[in-house]
Amino acid sequence: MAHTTDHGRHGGQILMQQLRIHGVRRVFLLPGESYLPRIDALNDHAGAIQPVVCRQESGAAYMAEAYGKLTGEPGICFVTRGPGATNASIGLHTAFQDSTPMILFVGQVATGFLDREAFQEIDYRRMLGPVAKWVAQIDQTERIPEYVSRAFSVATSGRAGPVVLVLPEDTLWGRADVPDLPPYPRVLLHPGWAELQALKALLAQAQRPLMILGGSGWSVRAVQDIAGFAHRFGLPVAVAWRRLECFDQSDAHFAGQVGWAMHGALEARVRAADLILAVGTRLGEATTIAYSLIESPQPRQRLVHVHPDVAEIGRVFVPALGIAANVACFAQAAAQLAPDTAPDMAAARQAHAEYLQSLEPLPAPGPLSLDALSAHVNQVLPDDACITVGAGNYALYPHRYRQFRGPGTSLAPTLGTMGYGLPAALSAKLEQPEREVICYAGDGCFQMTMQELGVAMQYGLGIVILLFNNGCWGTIKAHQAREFPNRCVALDFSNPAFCEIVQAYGGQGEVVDRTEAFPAAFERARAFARERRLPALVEIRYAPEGIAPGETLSAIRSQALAAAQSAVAGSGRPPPFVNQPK
Ligand SMILES: Cc1ncc(C[n+]2csc(CCOP(=O)(O)OP(=O)(O)O)c2C)c(N)n1
Repeated sequence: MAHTTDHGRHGGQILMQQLRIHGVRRVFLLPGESYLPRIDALNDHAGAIQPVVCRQESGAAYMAEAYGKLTGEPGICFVTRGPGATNASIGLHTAFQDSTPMILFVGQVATGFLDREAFQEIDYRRMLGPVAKWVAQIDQTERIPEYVSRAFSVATSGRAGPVVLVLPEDTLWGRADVPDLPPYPRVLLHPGWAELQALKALLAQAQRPLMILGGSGWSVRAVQDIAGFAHRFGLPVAVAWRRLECFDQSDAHFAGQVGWAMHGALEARVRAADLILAVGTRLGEATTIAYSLIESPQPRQRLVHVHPDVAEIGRVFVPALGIAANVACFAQAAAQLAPDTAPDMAAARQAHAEYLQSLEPLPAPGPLSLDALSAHVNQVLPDDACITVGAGNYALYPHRYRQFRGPGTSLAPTLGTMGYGLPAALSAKLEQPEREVICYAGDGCFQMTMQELGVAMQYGLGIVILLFNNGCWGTIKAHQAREFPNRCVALDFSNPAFCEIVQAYGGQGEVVDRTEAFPAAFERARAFARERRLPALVEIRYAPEGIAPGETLSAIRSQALAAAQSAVAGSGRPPPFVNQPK
């Protein structure tokens, strides 16, 4: 590859120095020949920037995303062009829907070859544009500092999200005498005095208010501030779907998680609320249960929508009041507000009592109760433990039975993407080695990224994996049973010897198939992970009949058949898709 000049630093060196200036401490990568100068420049920052060598780009991107969630700083991911970028796109989409700061650096063919469909060439602006806040290609070596600085600003400003920077080979190999730029400025959006007074007036009028917290950017301080505000105004506090870390769930005002699989009393409370104060959350499809709890475009409840992206306010819901602010800035300002009359605390107390009741394990079929073992995990883990999940019904168990205690205690993709839990757990353990990290994974979910066990082995990461083995894509089995009863197909799979796989990576594994055996196995796994700093797996074997907390497959199927039969009786026509039992 031709070098554009023969003096100054090469593109990789300029880039890496700039990353260091912006505070980067870790890069998640999978190397490729398309970006050798960038990899080479890691040598100049040994000890300051840690390269984490992943086994597949989806794992690298998930780890970077989890880093962004945990730190509030952009997670950095390096991948090669074409195949590397397509593999990494799932982590980018996660960062986009989850509003997580992240920067993906991708290789590109030399600018002189562009548009010939050269080797592994992709137009990233078209391919990744819909799942990134900004996709840009750096065509001149001397402009690397400018683009990198802007990437950090875009990723962290307003609604945080992912940025893609594309580096053609000649930009990376080229040399330039260009000064570094200073650390990027962090711009925060504070709520105005008038909006806060309007909020106070609306709260004073409300009979049944409810606050729902979500989105990204919650710090420990912000959670304390918002709790103080809720206490003073007598507000019950809920969290949006999978935003479990936005509040301390042991707080006396905590009401539960809003959205799919929420507890019934909270659902009734949301429906009956006359004012919803939504802070940070977009109130997405999952949180609003397909826009039914809170209707789009005009909610039945009065809505006060606080969001860091002004364009999000009024996009899906017409609010009574919109406040553009970062969640931490809003929380800080709200903590200064005081009501004019003493609030009634009864609703918040009742909401919390109802939430505590939902922690009681539900009855489950078979010798192993996923409900009971998840309630046990909640009791024995320290407050600051971090629980990670990907997607699948198994995730309902920690999310129902764990009392999350604030930022850093939950990593759960609101994108609902499988394979996230293991890489996220590894990223959390790298960032905070002393924090206990538990990865809940379905057997399907785990097999999407289990090769990242190599990262656990290589970097000495003692995480515990609770593997829910039911031999099938259980979530989809439940959906099929509901929509196409007795026509279940393409749902089951054969599993490998998971314990042996973990052992091959230096870890420990054991199988549990009875509730009583779980506590001791869990303690052995925790001790191994802590002492040996290697992964420990507890494989929980159970029949898919117990498909979700309080639900069985056979009950779902018979309800569906009964509903179908009454439809037949009502219309005289056979319902679609319901066949004779096989
Ligand atoms: C990457 C990705 N592929 C497919 C899906 C669709 N999906 C959601 S849950 C699920 C099954 C998960 O199976 P498993 O991990 O075994 O957990 P279970 O549902 O059995 O508890 C599937 C296929 C998804 N959400 N993400």
